[in-house]
Amino acid sequence: MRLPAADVSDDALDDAARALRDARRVVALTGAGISADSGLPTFRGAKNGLWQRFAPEDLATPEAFAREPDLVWAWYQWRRALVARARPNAGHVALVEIERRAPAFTLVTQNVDGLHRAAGSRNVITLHGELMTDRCSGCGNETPCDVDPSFADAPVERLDPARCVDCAAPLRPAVVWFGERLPAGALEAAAEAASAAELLLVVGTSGVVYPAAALAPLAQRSGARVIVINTDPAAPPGMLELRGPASELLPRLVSLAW
Ligand code: BJW
Repeated sequence: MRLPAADVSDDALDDAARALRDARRVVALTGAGISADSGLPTFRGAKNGLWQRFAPEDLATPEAFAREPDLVWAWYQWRRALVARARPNAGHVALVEIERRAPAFTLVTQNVDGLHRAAGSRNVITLHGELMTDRCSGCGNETPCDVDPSFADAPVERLDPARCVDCAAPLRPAVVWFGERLPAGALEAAAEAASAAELLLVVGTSGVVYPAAALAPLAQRSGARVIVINTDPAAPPGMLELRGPASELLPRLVSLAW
């Protein structure tokens, strides 16, 4: 996939790099855009053919799974196949380097793909769960999911969910759907990090899904500098915008900062 080149002035990058070097407590909030450069589709960007008729709000809900479990399960099996062959990109790796260099660093991610940990990030708060884990819709038992790599290139529209080996109820992905509570303690830990941050990097998120979307305003109100890295215009007033792909901009920022 060809990515748009960054559209950023040297002054803006220097300013951001200085802020990164000087901050004692750095937090990054990431969304699907950081993994776009690893070949994973975002939620609200251009869609893969088979799934372009569906918005995430039509599939990522308990109601959708109750109504059409085979449709929802097929979507997740396709995404799991894509994640199974995806590798962390230079943006993920740059965040590992920031964690190594900054005095204190917390990574808050909305992503369920596991690529931050695969890259080597350690202090990671996952707000929306784990794609590659199944949870039994009956007994709640969690197990690693099965992946059929062929679905990456040849997705199907309907597939019956696998069943729990203990209680035979349908399995679902261990992710957070709309209307569901975030994992215990995750939001509290993220809010604590955001309100203590001196610098918040907001990377590759449309900022429309709550409560994650409240973290940048929270950090800003608490006195943090907020830098938004996104291929589209995404920075509210008072935040520094660096427009371009995260896989290009984050490594540039790191090499200017240190
Ligand atoms: C690049 C790029 C490149 C592209 N480089 N950039 C307050 C107000 C209104 C509504 C609510 C509210 N509080 C709660 C709600 C309801 C709801 C909500 O937010 N609805 C909104 C749609 C309005 N929230 C919830 O229901 C949450 N739960 C909750 O609040 O529970 C309360 C509760 C309490 C007590 C009991 C019970 C409940 C749960 C939200 C769960 C979200 N789940 C999903 C699916 C996860 C599983 C899965 O993967 O399938 O999470 S939805 C989907 O959106 C996914 C994502 O994590 C999330 C955010 O998307 P993200 O990452 O921002 O992706 P995109 O595609 O939107 O944006 C990508 C961006 O990258 C774009 O800007 C591009 O430009 C950019 N980009 N390439 C840099 N290379």
